[in-house]
Amino acid sequence: GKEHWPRGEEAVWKSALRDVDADSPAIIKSIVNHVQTSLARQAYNLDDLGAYQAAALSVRDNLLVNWNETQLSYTRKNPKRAYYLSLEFLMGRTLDNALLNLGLKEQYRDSVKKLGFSVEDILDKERDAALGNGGLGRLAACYLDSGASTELPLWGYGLRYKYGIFQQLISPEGNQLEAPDPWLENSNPWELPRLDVNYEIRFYGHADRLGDGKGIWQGGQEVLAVAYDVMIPGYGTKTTNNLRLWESKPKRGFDLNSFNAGNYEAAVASSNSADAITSVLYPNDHTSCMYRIGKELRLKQQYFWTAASLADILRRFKQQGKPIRELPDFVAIQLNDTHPTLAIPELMRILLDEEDLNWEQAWSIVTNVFFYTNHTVLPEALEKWAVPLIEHVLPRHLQIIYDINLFFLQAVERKYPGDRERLARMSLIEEGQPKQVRMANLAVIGSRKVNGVAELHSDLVRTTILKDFVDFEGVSKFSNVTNGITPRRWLDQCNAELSDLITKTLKLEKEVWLKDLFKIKGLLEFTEDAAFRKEWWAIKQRNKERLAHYVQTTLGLTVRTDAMFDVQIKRLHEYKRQTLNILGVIHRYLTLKALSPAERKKTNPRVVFFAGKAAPAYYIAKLTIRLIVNVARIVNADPDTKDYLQVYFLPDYSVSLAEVLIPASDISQHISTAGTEASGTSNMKFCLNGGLLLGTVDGANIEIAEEVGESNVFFFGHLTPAVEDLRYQHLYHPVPLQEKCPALHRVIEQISAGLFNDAEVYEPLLNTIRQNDYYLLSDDFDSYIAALAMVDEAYQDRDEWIKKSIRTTAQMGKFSSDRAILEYAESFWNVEPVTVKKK
Ligand code: CR1
Repeated sequence: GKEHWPRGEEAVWKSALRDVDADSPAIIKSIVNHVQTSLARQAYNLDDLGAYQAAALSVRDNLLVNWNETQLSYTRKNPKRAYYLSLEFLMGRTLDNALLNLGLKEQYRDSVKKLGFSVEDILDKERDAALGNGGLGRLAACYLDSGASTELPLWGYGLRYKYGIFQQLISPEGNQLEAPDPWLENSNPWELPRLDVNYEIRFYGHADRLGDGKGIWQGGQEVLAVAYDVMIPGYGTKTTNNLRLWESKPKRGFDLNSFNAGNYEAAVASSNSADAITSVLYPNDHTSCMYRIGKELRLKQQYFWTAASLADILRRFKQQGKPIRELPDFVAIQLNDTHPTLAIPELMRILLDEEDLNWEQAWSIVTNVFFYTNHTVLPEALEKWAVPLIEHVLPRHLQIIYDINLFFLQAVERKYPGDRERLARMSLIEEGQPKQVRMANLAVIGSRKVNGVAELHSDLVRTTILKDFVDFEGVSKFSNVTNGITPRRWLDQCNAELSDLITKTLKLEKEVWLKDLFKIKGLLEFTEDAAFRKEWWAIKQRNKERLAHYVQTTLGLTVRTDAMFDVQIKRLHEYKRQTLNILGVIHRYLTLKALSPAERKKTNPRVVFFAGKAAPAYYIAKLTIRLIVNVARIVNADPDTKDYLQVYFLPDYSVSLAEVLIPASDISQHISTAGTEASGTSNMKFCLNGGLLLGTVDGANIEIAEEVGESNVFFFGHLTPAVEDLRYQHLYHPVPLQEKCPALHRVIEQISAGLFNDAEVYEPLLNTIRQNDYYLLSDDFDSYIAALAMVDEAYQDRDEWIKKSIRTTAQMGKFSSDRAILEYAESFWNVEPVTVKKK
């Protein structure tokens, strides 16, 4: 029938085209043109996916005009540029953001409507670009948005993985299963292949020293790096920056010799190994050692990407005809975690072996170009590469790393004569079988500045993992930039109604407050305005209904929307303590079961949402998912409690799912063991959307509380300085759980007794708590339960709760990623905004 596919109707299209004097003739023409030429399809024979593709290509045309003008103005003005090297860019969807930033949202809405489509349906056809694991990759995406919006000459460099983060499926028993994410299979309108921009990247072979620190590297395998460009439009500006992603290709297709000799397998193998480099994103989060990535392919990814990016950066620099010693005046490179640390020996190699500089000249350039951001103090996440592996894959780089280490340790020895232990701690090489290169140490000594991502985390970096380096180099090199989020995606796009209400209330153009987020402080004046509070609350309610609708259509489950929505969404990890949350849920369930029906009616109904992926090899994290799924199954089906407690695990967490969950939350949980979560960024997103925060005194939670006021957040748990002592007590003076925390003991024994099926399955998870309880669940459980009760109580006074919600949003100005990226530009890079002339 007419309501179904194909959506386009001849009459509708024709009349839209005839109406060229209507509002958006150019847009309609351009969409139709792309349908017919780019997609080679009949206008009247188009489904939503085709309409999405045509609209996207039409939007891309607009981006390209701005992109070209931006790049031209950079070339003409020749400013100092910044480059953000990140192995992960968790971009999510692009179309809606591009329309917003171009200021074309309304025109496109009208135009696609005239063609017989709904813009919501079209936007929903886009697949997430999920080239990242979690916070680190999403932060990179926010920084690109903010860099363009603040008109900074900032490019990103990354890899064009053929498969993004795996798709998560949940089996009937509640196990996580992983399926590949072939996100490019429907073609990607947002990328521009630059087949002419390519570099040859060498691996293996042999390296000879030539004296004076110089060397020569020959032989081995050469692979081609090909550029794909993704346009990054700024909000309310013409500036459109670039994200350049590299794809690996075999240098010359098949190896003809083997092919002619009839050895087809060997011929294809060489081509496979080149393609393999950018085939898949490693799904490990905080686990580079624990699960022994130690894999050659990951090392090859890192080198391939840093070498291609540096070659590209240097080629652009050299086009200006400046002498190489001026590189630090024109280039700043931010290393996102230690993943790109090979850029340091690679730049040394280029300067020594190709540019013929001496060691001092080369080292002085290197240490003025690079900046390093640390994102975690968890020891298992600090990257180390086995010396024999580096020697095999990158023989020349190993020589350079040894030379850097030699000069460095000589300097340390001069300052601390005879302090062998200090030398051993600071060395780039960790002794052992095999020896390993400590990438964080290399990143620190090769960089101009080192920063953490929230105040507490930066303090911990200075006083724990990098203390020796602070002593040696002075504290001023070690700094902080608290993370931020882009208010465009994380408020205006995901919560359009709230954004409109804010605009109306502040009586400001939305362009003004979305670019200077401190302006939302003006909302504070309206907390006492009952009509405003009513509107505020009605929007929260509609966002809850939108989420309930999502759950209904994807899982076929009915969520009560008159309950408090309690959300914890992030990667599954023991330190993030989703286990504490689900144990708290069970405690609530047991408590409810023990109440009379009349008493139950007085309780605060709650719906608890979980979402997040576990690293495929992270057994304990996967058991937590299984427990959540099975608790949900039992609790949601229990007639005694189902009106007061519901639990959902939403599979396949993504940026797009976060955009639905975050605006719907009343309370969100950020409950890491104190001192383990470097910053967190979803905490900022929830608070910006008027969701309150339940958390530990950790990461950016602390700074959020400083901004919004402690009375508007719910804190619990031990503080960072206590953690070490508590762990020591667990090891040397253990107290049986039953004595230490009877409430938690009762919960654990119920699981063990089979209340949630498969009793034996959970034993390894429960034993982590019964035994050394490294993440201190038993120390924090009672205060966690008390905090949950305070949340319930506060929610009963609905008016006061709404005031807290408004006050929270109003005081989140600091957490715009515009603020954060400008701190990097001003205090680290010395890079200034460049205005791109309006046509
Ligand atoms: C941290 O765990 C932080 C992001 C972005 C993560 C998280 O707290 O918000 O980085 N670290 O800075 C990480 O992924 C490998 O380390």
